[in-house]
Amino acid sequence: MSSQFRRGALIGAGLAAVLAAGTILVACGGRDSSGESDRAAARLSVIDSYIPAPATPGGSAAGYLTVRNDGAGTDQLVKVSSPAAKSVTMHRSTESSMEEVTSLQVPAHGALQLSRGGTHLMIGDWAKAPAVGDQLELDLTFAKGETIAVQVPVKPLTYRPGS
Ligand SMILES: [Cu+2]
Repeated sequence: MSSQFRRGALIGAGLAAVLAAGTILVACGGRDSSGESDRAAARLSVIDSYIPAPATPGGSAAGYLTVRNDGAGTDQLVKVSSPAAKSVTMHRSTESSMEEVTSLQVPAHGALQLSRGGTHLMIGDWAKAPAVGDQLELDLTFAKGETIAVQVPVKPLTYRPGS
């Protein structure tokens, strides 16, 4: 009698464990619905970064760089900050002006390019007016949690990469 009761209790406990495991699987499955590239890791690196010296000393400057992604997962640049400047924002150029954006897509096996006439950073409120030859730190934060610190050279206003 008592051993039969115990077996019944064990079966009951086993069934409860299976049900709990099933619940967990369903919950995970629900989160995964947005696709392979969202689950896979991004492999990010920053190249070709530069800041043209502000046209007026101490004024706002643009910032340009390329975020390479050698991974199978997409990511998003969600924040840029700098110990050298209180204001760093991400901008997209439109036909006649520009607008601030809160995130920029970094495609899998691709690159996010910030370049003249396109998407760029706007940097201002400097701790010290930047001059050609300075190196300024930019800290790039990505949606999947990575932060990359880049030392960015200040170049003459008319500088073009590769020139
Ligand atoms: Cu701008």
